[in-house]
Order: sequence, then C-alpha cells, then structure tokens
Amino acid sequence: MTSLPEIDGERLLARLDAFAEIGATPGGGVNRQALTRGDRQARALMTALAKARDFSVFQDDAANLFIRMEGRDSDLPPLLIGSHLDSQPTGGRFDGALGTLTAFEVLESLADVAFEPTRPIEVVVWTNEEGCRFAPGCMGARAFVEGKIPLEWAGTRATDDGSRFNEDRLATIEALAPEIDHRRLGFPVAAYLELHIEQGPSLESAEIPVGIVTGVQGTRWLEVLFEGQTAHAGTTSLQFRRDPLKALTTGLAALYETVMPEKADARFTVGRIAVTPGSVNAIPATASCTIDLRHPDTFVLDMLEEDIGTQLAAAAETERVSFSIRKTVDMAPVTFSEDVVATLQTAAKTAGFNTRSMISGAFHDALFLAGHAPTAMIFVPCRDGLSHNEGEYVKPEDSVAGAHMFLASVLELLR
Ligand code: HGY
Ligand code: MN
Ligand code: MN
Repeated sequence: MTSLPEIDGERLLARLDAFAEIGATPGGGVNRQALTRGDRQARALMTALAKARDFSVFQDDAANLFIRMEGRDSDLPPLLIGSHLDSQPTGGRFDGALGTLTAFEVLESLADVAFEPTRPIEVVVWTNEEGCRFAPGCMGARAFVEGKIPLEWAGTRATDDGSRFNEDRLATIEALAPEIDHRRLGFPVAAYLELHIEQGPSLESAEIPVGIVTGVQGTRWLEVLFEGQTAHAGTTSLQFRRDPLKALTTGLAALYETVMPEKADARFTVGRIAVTPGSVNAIPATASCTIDLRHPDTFVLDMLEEDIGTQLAAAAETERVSFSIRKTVDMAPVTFSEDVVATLQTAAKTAGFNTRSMISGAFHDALFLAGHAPTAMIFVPCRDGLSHNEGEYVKPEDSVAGAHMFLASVLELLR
C-alpha cells in the first residue's frame, strides 16, 4: 500500500452526475425503472467503469451485478457493499445510486493506493429494489439470499408496458453477457454494508451527517379488488346500482380517517388505483387499488391488516359488491447485526463523525441480506427528507462525508 486510502469527492460527485443523466426526467430526477433500457444503460456504465480499473465483473441469474477486488486470500467470503441503480418512475438521482457509487468510490480509493484487503471486496448492484415496475421489491437481493428465483415471478407483468419479468431479466443479462462472466445465484458473504439516503427528515433537522441504521420497519403490500355491475350511467337509479368504485372510495375514506391518525408510526399509502371499463357513461365493473402498509411492530401490522380487511369488506357489503384482498409483499421488520452496528460506531468515532442510531422507514436490500450475513446500513441526510420525488437532493458535502464514513467503516470491518 503506497499511502492511506482517501475518498476522491470530486470523482464521486462526477459519477453521480453521470448516472443522473441516464433516465433523466425534465423535473431533475430519474426514471430508470428495473430492467428497462435505462437500467441496462446504468449497468453498462457501471461495468465500463469497473473494467477501466481492472476489477472483475460478474452477474447472476437475477441480473445482480458484482464488481470484485481480489483479496490476499481470495477464497475467503467477500465483504459485500452496494445498493441499487433502479429507480421510481419519478425518482430522485440519489435513491440507490448514492449507495452504489459510494461503494464503488471506496473500491477505487483502495485501488488508488494499491491497498490489498485480507479478503475480497465486492460492490453489488441489486436488481429491482424498488418493486414499482415488477412487484415485489428487492427481487435481486431476495433471490440471492434464497439461492433461487421464485417461480411465481416468471410471468409477473410490468406496470408500465406489461412485459414479463423473465423476458426483461434475460434481456438484461444478455445485454452484458458478452463482456462479463456469469456466476451462480448466492454465495457466502462475510458482511454486508449499504449506504443510502435517509429518505426522512430526522438527520437533516438534527444537523447530523451520518445515521447508523440498526434495523428496518415492516412493509406489507396489499392488492384490493371490488367487483360490481357495470350499467348505464343515465338510466340506473340508486337502488339498482352495485358500484365498486363507490365501495372503494368510501372504504378508503374510512381508512384515511383511522390508520395514520390513530397510529403515529403507521404508514398507509394508496399508490395506484384502477377502474374498468373506464367509460365516462358506464358505472364501473371493477375498482382496484394497491395499499402499502408499514410499521415497526409485526403485531401492529397484523392488527392494521385485519382492520383494513374488515373496513373494506363492510364497504363492499353496503354497496352489494364482491371484494377480495391479496397480500403481494410481506417484509417483516429486521434488526441489523449488533457487531456491524458497533463497528460502524467505532468507525464514526475514529473518523470524527457525530452520528444518530435509527431504524429505516424505507425497506432496502439490506433487509434481505440481514438474513444471510451480518448487515447494517449508513444513512446520509437528504433535503426535507424528500424521496421518491424528482426533487430529491443531497448536499455535495453530505455525499462526500457519507463516503468518508463508508470508507472508514469498510476499513474497520476488514480489520
Ligand atoms: O419503498 C421503499 O421503501 C424503498 O425505498 N423502495
Ligand atoms: Mn432505495
Ligand atoms: Mn426507493
């Protein structure tokens, strides 16, 4: 090693700008949804940057991308660091990309000084963390940890263009196949560390540059369907109407009044709503919506899920329509490794960072890795805590400070 590794802040900020160009939206954000052309472009750029530094690059059957720095003992399970590059449809330029590019910056800063780690270090880009184009979220991380791709995902259709998950997955793998090697899905990992923007306001309001994430709250996604009878808008009087949209809207109105107002830590979001046949002068045949439900406590999640079912069933009964509810995602709350959290606290002390411990309101790939290897996360502040919005913003000095903390943490984990 020629000298101590140093983060090159300018290089990191330039990388963030370069990736923000891929799928850039007029509002200053990105639309780089999982397994689209934009996602493939980002992976291609990541691969080119890695090969320029002579790192080896691999992908697996879930199209997870790995960038490897060899260690003195290359048989040891690697330290895995990374995040995701796929985005929301009106996403920000930092969600996922900051963690991925910070991990790559750490690899580059180690290579800059010919640092030779005891064990290999791999940067990972997980497939489909967001879950907005293909549900569920964190598909790549989950398939990696389970060592297989769940059969039920094969035909999942994309919400934007209806293409099938398997087709887009294979096309994404195919696009990079000539340049990089393929490897099996899942391998032993010494520890996993992910940096991410907080996507909440607490670090910024407390003016604390680094969050040490000790766990992630639980997330459940529900798909709700009401089926009534489509009929003429002009000739059907009230007593003959079986209107599924009326049931959906009255049911949701009741839930908006109760779930979050009564439970400060609960998060209840209806992100998508659909009506068929969608004709201006026909009473709807069906009305459906998605529900994203979150809470740190599984027991409360169970209770809320039951309340939602009861409330919506009652609305269906009143309107004499049928009703069904399907759970498509159930991510239990996770507590991260105390050892890794303690290592991050040591690293923060050594690097002179004031930190705050916190749990994450957003889910992350780390939630799945926590079941596979000792895992924890580092948060950096983002403006107003805003995310999943084109206005998502991180001050350059906060991105660079996060990278310094990440480098200190990687060195501490390797010790
Ligand atoms: O929805 C989430 O929590 C993650 O940001 N995709
Ligand atoms: Mn994310
Ligand atoms: Mn996100």
